[in-house]
Amino acid sequence: MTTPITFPSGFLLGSATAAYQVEGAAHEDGRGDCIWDTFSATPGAVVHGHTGAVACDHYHRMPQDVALMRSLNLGAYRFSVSWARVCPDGRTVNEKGLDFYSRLVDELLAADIVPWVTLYHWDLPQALEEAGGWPARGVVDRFVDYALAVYERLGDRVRQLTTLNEPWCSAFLGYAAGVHAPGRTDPQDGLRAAHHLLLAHGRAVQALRERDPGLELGLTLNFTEMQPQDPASAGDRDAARRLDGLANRFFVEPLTRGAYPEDVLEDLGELWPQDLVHDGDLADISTPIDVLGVNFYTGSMVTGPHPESAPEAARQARAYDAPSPNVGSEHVVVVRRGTPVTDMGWEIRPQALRDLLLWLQRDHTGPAGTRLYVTENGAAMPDDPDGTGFVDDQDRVAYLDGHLRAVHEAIQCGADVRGYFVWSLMDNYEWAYGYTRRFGIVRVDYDTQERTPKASARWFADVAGSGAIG
Ligand code: PNW
Repeated sequence: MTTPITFPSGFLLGSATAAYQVEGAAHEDGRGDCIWDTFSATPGAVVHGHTGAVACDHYHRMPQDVALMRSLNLGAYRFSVSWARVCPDGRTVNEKGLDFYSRLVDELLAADIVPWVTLYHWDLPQALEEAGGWPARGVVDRFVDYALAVYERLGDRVRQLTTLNEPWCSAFLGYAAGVHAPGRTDPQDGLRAAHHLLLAHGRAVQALRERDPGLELGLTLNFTEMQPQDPASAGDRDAARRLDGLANRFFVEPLTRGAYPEDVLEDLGELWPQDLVHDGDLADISTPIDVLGVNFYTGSMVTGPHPESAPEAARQARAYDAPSPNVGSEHVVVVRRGTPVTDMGWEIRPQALRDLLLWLQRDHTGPAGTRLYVTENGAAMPDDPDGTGFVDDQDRVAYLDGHLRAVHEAIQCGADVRGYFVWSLMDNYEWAYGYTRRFGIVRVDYDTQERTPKASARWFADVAGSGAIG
């Protein structure tokens, strides 16, 4: 028996996707190459060599997909704009690329669905990567120009603009661990990328706000709960502090406090490039935002030799082969608790979402009253185990139910959370895992492109339609 809950009136319930993961049409209407076209064509980079060249063919099926969203009672649709469609060479504006998003926005508004636009979800134009990519400061001005170009075309109808999705992934998975595009493996490039991503965000917010003070502007970060394996162990507590610092605080503190966390800079030591931060950068980065988007999937339990009590072990661990995204804290090890995981191997931690939202509300919403939105939450689960074509994904229903209840609890405890977007509307290209992981509440048959709502879609349609569970 579970208790019925009701979300506050006006609470937005929707779903999310990203351009490279669903659109396909990789070379149509003048779209330029992006770093994921190049990376996915690199042997060994993506499972089975899968690419996003066709993906869910959403570029051609957009009107039907919006009709599907309407049939699921979605109040909002979070999608991203492909920078390489809009600026194929990273500079010149391609109106044909913008046409697609303009049609999408019209279609959404006609279906009474709020368009929630993300400007950058990991698909940097290849031309800009060749000019140095995110580790090079020049990309910041290009991003501001691109943001304004999108605004000029869509701003009459789109009022919510998110600059970046998950800069942690772009910077550290892309430039330090090399498991995401562009596949570079230099820890300092990861740090440079992180800073320039945040700077591009802040400068774009300033430029957009100057152009149109009424816009709702923000960015989306991914957060992972970090817990020490043994709370009594100084080494384990240090391990948790380090990864919490790098994964969570390193991105949110510059935004809301105008400074990188001191302890993380200490952990990084000489890795932190001394020439990286220019005067005024942190003031730009901390330009107030209206919305903080929260992507939440999981939590980790970690362990690690304390660098002071065990300097030798820490030094050795740091020299291991596989590049780690945990720059400067490579010795920290994630331990499995043996609790249920999704198909990504990610532990299911709904209560951590409530705690996270309350922490953000308390420490990071500021006097301006930044609103919180859960911009992604969802689970990879098996595809059609019985081969019937209908996926009865009760485990996903339970995952979504647990996390929505956690959001509701956070609201009851005072967090100003205004909406929730399930990741994802449909199965799609799961980055380095290609099409082998399925997050959709709607099943996609990649041979026929047929869309079939799963049990979770029916369940979510009830929630979105009523604003309540149970
Ligand atoms: C997010 N991690 O990615 C992205 O925003 C989506 O595009 C993606 O499909 C979704 O979550 C599911 O993966 C993440 O390693 C990728 O911690 C990796 C991590 C976190 C988020």
